[in-house]
Order: sequence, then C-alpha cells, then structure tokens
Amino acid sequence: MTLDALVSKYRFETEIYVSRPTMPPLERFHESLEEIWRSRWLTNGGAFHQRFEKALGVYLGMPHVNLFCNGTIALLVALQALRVTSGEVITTPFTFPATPHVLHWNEVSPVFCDIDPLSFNLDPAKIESLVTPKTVAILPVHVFGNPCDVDAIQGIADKYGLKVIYDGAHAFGVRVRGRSIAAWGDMTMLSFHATKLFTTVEGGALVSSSERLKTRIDFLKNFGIADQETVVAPGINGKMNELQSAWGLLQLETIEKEIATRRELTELYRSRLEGTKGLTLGTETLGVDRNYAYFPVLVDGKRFGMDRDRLFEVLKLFNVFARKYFHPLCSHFSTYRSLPSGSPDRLPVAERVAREILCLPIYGTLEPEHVARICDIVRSLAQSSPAR
Ligand code: T4K
Repeated sequence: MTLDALVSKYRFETEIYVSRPTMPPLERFHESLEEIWRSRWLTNGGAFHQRFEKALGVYLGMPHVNLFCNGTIALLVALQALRVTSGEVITTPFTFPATPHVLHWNEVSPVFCDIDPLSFNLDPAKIESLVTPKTVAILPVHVFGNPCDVDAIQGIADKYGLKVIYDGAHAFGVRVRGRSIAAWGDMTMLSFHATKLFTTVEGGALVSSSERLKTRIDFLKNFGIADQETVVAPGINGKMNELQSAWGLLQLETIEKEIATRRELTELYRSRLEGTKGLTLGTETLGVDRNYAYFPVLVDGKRFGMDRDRLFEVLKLFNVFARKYFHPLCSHFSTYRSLPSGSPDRLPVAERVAREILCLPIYGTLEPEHVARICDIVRSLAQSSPAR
C-alpha cells in the first residue's frame, strides 16, 4: 500500500499527543475552589498545602515531603539544601535540560556519564572512572520511570563519600521491592507538570527521610524566612499554591486507576508491536512496580525500513505526535558542548539511544482502539516502507 493509501485508511480525526493531563472531576475541583474562595487563603502553606503534603507522604510511604511550584526549582533547592554548590556532579546526558541546568545554576560542573542500553539510566559500571577529588555528588535520573540501579549507585556514593540526588521527575508511584523509589539516595525530586502521570498543572516535590533536611528545605523554598523578623538562609520562592495543592489532593484519589489504565495500554502496545523488525520495546524489571508513564521504543532504521526521524515525521501525517525524548542529548547543548565528558566518543550508548528513541502516545484517556490503530500504522510502515 502507498503512504497516501495508508494515511487515508488510518489517519486520526484529531491530534493524538504523546501525553494528555488527567483532569480531576470539574465539580470536585469546583468544591475545592469554593473553599479557597471562602477562606481567601491562596498560598504560603495554607490548609490545602498542609493536607496535600501530608497525604502525599502517606501515599508514598515516606516521612518527609516538601511541595514545590515545579520540579526544576525543587531540584535547584535540593542541591542547595545538601550544599552541592561547587565542584563536579556526575549525571546523565540522556535527560530533560532541567537536570544539567540546575547544576549550572548552582555553579557545579556536570560530568556526563554514559547510560545503560536497556534502562536508559546512568550505567553504574561507568560512574567510578569519572570520580575525581572534585566530585561531590551523583545526580541520576529514573528515565521514563525505570528505576536506576539504586544499590550499585549507593555503593559508589558510600565508597567516595558522595551525595546522591535523584531526578525522579518521571517516577511518581514507582516502587522497588515494595518501597517507594524515593526511599533511595539523599533526596528525590518528583515533577507534577501537566504532561506527567501525576499532575498539579505545574508542581513538584522533594522527598527525603531526614527531618533536618525537611526543615531546611521549608526555609529555602520560602526566601529563608523563619519568622517575620528572622531570615536564616538565602532562600528562593519555590512554594506550591492552594489551587495546585487542591488539584493534587484530587489526583491522589485517581492515581492508582490511572496507572492501571496505562498498564493495560502498555500491554496492548507490547502485544501488538512485539516482533516488529527493527523495533526494540522496553522490558519489565523483577521487583519493580512500574508507573507506565511513557512508552518508549528504539527504532533501528536499517531493520525497520525507515529511521526514527522519518518515522517521527510520517506519524504526523496520521495526526500522531510522538516525541523524541531525549534528543538531542544535553551534552550537545551550547552550554555543555565544550565539556570533555560530553564528547560523543565517550557517550556511545547515549548517542545511539538519542538517535533511535521515540516515545509513543500514552495517557489514561487514550482509547485502546487508538493504541491498536497506532500499532497498525507502525506495523504497516515497517512492513511496506512505503514511498509517497
Ligand atoms: N527532569 C526531567 C527528567 C524532566 O523530564 C523534567 C520535565 C524536569 C526535570 C523538570 O520538571 P518540571 O520543572 O517541568 O516540573 C514536557 C514538560 O514541560 C516537562 O515538564 C517534562 N519534563 C518533559 C519530559 O515534557 P515538552 O517541551 O515536551 O512539553 P510540551 O508543551 O511540548 O508538551 C508535550 C505534549 O503534551 C504536547 O504536545 C501536548 C501535551 N500537553 C501539554 C501541555 C503543556 C497537553 O495535552 N496539555 C498541556 O497542558 O516538555
């Protein structure tokens, strides 16, 4: 079949995006808004903020949570709280720009480390050779919600006395051996951006097991203010407001259903795409409760019949807007290009994954028939490699 014939057979009427936010029931949010209107309390640790922070800690099974206006500011503050403000930090180039940028803003030099070809996370076997006397911390990312090798990373951190701050922007609700993913490392950042599995429109959190850190972060995210006449640290404004917190409380009621729905969609994708020549699908890891936040595939252009960039463009003709998370690598950005650790020959796996990765649409309101149709499109393109 020609590409035109395939397009007229399978094209979606409306755009299918990589992600769509889960909205709370409007009438329930309206009730929260009425409460906010009555109280006229909009931010600065109001009643909804207090309730959400507590409820989130209970959901995660973690004692200390600090809510934030977004994940990036949360990560920025995490480094300040742990006094990671000079030297070098080992991190991944296969991530969203926020990860290395918070290091840059804290005057820390990122040292890029290559990734594992299956999990797309920092390869622990390659971390140790990058440790120098200047190294102060490791900043790994649980990419697409796949847990990093937390035991190996902690082993290296303990050996060299390094802090570990996890960028868990994608990892909401993930559990490893029955415990929240946020139980590992000195601190974990979660993002609640609109495109995330769990959202508060914009928003984020820091999660730790330390009461001392929780208190310090509470100061740092509120200008360092201890009381009306005392400022104890050079803080910033990182506060989550009451509307976001009310939204978050409602999201907690539906998050398990959202994860279950995405799991079903993931299984459908897998059953329909398994065995497609040139496509590599992710795998399940023993002992991990996943969150199914993303559905990434690797496209081997030669075997599939067209490369990732062509597939990305052709899918748009069908109204399917997949995303190349994360291409280009952060090590290619002008700010980091001159770093020796960012040289492509030192990051062969990350370079290949960034060339081949494609995230297909997944979200709770995506219909199973839509997933089936996306799979039909991808399989037809693979089989026929049609010319227009
Ligand atoms: N670390 C990592 C590893 C991250 O991935 C991120 C954020 C962060 C740190 C920083 O956390 P935050 O400071 O953001 O809390 C999106 C998000 O903006 C970003 O939060 C996220 N990672 C990244 C993976 O994805 P874009 O540039 O792809 O967003 P955008 O606007 O193109 O949205 C993607 C699709 O989602 C759209 O095509 C349609 C749909 N969409 C989007 C929005 C904003 C909606 O349906 N509704 C919406 O309101 O970055």
